Amino acid sequence: MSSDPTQSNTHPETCGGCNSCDPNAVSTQRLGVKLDGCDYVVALAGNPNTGKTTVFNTLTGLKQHTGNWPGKTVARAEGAFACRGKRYKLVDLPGTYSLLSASVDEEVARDFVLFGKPDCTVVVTDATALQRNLNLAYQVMEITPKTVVCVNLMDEAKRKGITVDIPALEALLGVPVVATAARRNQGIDKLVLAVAGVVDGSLKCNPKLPPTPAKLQKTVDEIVPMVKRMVPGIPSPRWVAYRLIEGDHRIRQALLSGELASLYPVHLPVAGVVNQPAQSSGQSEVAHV
Ligand SMILES: Nc1nc2c(ncn2[C@@H]2O[C@H](COP(=O)(O)OP(=O)(O)OP(=O)(O)O)[C@@H](O)[C@H]2O)c(=O)[nH]1
Ligand SMILES: [Mg+2]
Repeated sequence: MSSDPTQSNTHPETCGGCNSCDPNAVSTQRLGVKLDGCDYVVALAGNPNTGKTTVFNTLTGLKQHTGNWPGKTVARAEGAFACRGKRYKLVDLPGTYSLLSASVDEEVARDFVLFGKPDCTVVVTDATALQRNLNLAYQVMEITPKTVVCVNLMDEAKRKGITVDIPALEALLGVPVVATAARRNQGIDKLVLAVAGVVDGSLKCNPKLPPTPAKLQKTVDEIVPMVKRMVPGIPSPRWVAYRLIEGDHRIRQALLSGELASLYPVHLPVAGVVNQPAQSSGQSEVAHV
């Protein structure tokens, strides 16, 4: 995504994609989110009442922009923070238990994670009800590997005598997991560093997803290669296959119209580009912007 503020601010809203366009910027703007000079977009997903807005407020401070999602009466909040010289646009998604588009909130959250193609999606979970909360985390990880799981309300869990083994959970899920108590501003710096690591590639995500249900295996095996042919760069062909089996009209249209393919253009590798490992000063590296 462009780090030149003038580039992203002057980008035409109606642009459908061209050689000079960053597909991430285009898809995010189509969903009503302006980059405003930010380098990356981060989505905050989670079940209702898990502390998403508390995390959002802690990270973005008072500079927030609120409005509605285009064509919907669902409220949207955006803000920004900076870390290690990069600016991150943070988008607070509606609280949902799933991403199956069964409600407008679910549709908004699902569309943003899929079509908005955020550079990282943080799933805020409730440490006192992890089992239920991980259902949504798995659904997000099925769509995008660039996921960080935030186990919030750790203070509340402690009060109730619940312990959460963060390294074990991380090993189980295959994506970074960070413990926070957002209301006390605990763990937020670590959360930001995890997001920065996922965005710059220094933290690898290898989501460990549940196996395909046996009764769907044959059909999924037939559909996945077709999806991969139509959208070679897609990280989530199995998720698309699930949606097609369910008869999800929106996803079918996005596949047939080339909308999905435009989100995942195939890039040729560029020689000589090496990710520098992240250095930590030990001090807070997060700033509101
Ligand atoms: N004890 C404790 N309370 C928290 C923490 N984080 C958030 N809360 C409280 O939990 C309640 C819900 O927090 P919100 O940030 O509004 O949760 P949300 O996920 O945005 O909720 P919805 O947008 O309605 O889905 C508020 O009363 C917060 O103060 C935390 O880490 N510890
Ligand atoms: Mg909220």
